[in-house]
Amino acid sequence: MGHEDFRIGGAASGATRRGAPRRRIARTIAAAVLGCSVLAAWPAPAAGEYRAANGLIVKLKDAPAHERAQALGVAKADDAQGSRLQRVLGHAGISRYRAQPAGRAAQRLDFGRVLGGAEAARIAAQLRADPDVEWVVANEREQRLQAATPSDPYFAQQWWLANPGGSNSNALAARRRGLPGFEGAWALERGRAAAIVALLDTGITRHPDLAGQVLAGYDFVSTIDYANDGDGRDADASDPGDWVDNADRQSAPALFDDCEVQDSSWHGTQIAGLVAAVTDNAQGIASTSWDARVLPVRVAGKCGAEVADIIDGMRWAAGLAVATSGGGFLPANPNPARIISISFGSSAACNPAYQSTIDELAEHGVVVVAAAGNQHAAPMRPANCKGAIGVAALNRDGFKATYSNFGAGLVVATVGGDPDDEGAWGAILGDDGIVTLGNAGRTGPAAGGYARVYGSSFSAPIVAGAVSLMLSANPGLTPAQIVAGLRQSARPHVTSPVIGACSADNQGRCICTTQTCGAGMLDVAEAVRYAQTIGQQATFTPRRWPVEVIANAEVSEAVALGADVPPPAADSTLASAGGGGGAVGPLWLLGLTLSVAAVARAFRRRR
Ligand SMILES: [Ca+2]
Ligand SMILES: [Ca+2]
Ligand SMILES: [Ca+2]
Repeated sequence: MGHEDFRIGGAASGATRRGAPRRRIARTIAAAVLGCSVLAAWPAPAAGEYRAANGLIVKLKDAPAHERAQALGVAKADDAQGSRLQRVLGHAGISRYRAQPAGRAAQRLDFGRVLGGAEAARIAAQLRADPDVEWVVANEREQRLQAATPSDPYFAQQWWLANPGGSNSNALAARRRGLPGFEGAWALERGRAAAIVALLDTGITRHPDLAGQVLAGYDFVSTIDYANDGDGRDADASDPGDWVDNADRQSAPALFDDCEVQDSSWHGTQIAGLVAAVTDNAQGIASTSWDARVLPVRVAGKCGAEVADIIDGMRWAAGLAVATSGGGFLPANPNPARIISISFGSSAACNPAYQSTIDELAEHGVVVVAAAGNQHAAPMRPANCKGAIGVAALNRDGFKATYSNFGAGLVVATVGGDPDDEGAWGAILGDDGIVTLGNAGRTGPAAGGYARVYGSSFSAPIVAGAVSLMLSANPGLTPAQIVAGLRQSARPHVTSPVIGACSADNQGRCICTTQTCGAGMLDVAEAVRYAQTIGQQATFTPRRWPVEVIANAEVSEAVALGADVPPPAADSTLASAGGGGGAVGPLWLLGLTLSVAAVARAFRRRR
């Protein structure tokens, strides 16, 4: 039992008590053991309470700081602390150990082997009982701050929330080079309630996986013929359904002849689920921003949304005064949003109504995130307005989804689901869509359900969720900083020797550039790091990402089928709405809504 084999650290490098040579210390440490017979008598802690530890860290009462000890002189400090430590450990039945400085005035005790969790806890308890000991902690190995996998049962199907990764040697299911990486970003920031996202959409339905996440919004649908709730603007943003049936078309052909007969979309509920479904509640899905709140601003009834309702809805969402026809103002929004997400638009240039509103919102610190559209053509308005965060849709490999619009002026691109029944390449390269909340009602609302969806409609709220995390990390970001952060943090668009660049002659699945799909692919963890860096008054240095090159047998097989020509949009302002269905997995709930449609709608003004 050679107590002479310890060294107490901190006073001077390499100093050893009583001059023990280094090699002897090393040999002794390697052979050091604790007397198990002594330890066995101590009560065991509850299973799982402690982790294995590479020794302990002990602070003796009144121990001088290491710098102070050095000033006092090596030998003196060593003697003073060393003998105390030796006595304390001796009381605990420990005679073989090595001590090194740790922290300001503590000692790390190395027993030459890793201690089991229960064993470390027993020794720590024994030392703690000594009146000469101020504190003891286990020298446990800390973990990378990877967010715990949320408990939501459909999380496993939410491939788009996983971290980016994979390579050409992987099958499609494991190729995730186009993903935004929310799972990794959650280690930095999971979102806060103050980071409110206003959803300008069809309103909201009740859903158990939205409990507590939805603020009181407003219904801006002013044209009663479309509103479907019997009145014009009102304080209830509930979604009564936006179905269009033959009766609508026959009774009012002038109003509905541009609208396909279809069931209610529950588009607003689907988008709310992406942003703020209750996460880690062992129910349904996970969302992008765990604790964010959504503000439902109903602007769309049957067949679309009118520009006047959209701009008033945007301004109200931001907390600005909205005038009424009676000469007064609507009740102010008590929960102003800094983020407005809109997945409605039309194929036209930005107009002054949108532009002046977006400019005004920016002066109040509010950003507008807008879907590029699904006509595989030029970006729609308001995504094409200056200052708007226009978003193109990618597939999981990082190239453009077959339907997505593309062109100048977009800010960033991210996943939107890529239908396996659209375009020549869909059967080989399509994915199984974005799983989100839905509703089982065909016309009016019924029970909450779940849906698989595709469309740039869903890429925009995914970016809005990312901005919510950015503002959670740093509420001081300005709109210009948010846009700059999304651009600077984005990963470069993928390239490919076999897939052509997006162009007027190649509108389906194609390779994005900074000219066609924004600055790059959304990277949420980097966007949050940008927000944190700016918050510390520091300069953000963008990472130098490698450019992923997409080339493998599967991609070549798809390319060999000819150009990926998506189905033509039925109308220049109306997205084609595919039908579809099918089983989506054994865990699926009864009453599931299947929405296999690109559901970004457009509205063509009729008057
Ligand atoms: Ca109404
Ligand atoms: Ca209403
Ligand atoms: Ca959930």
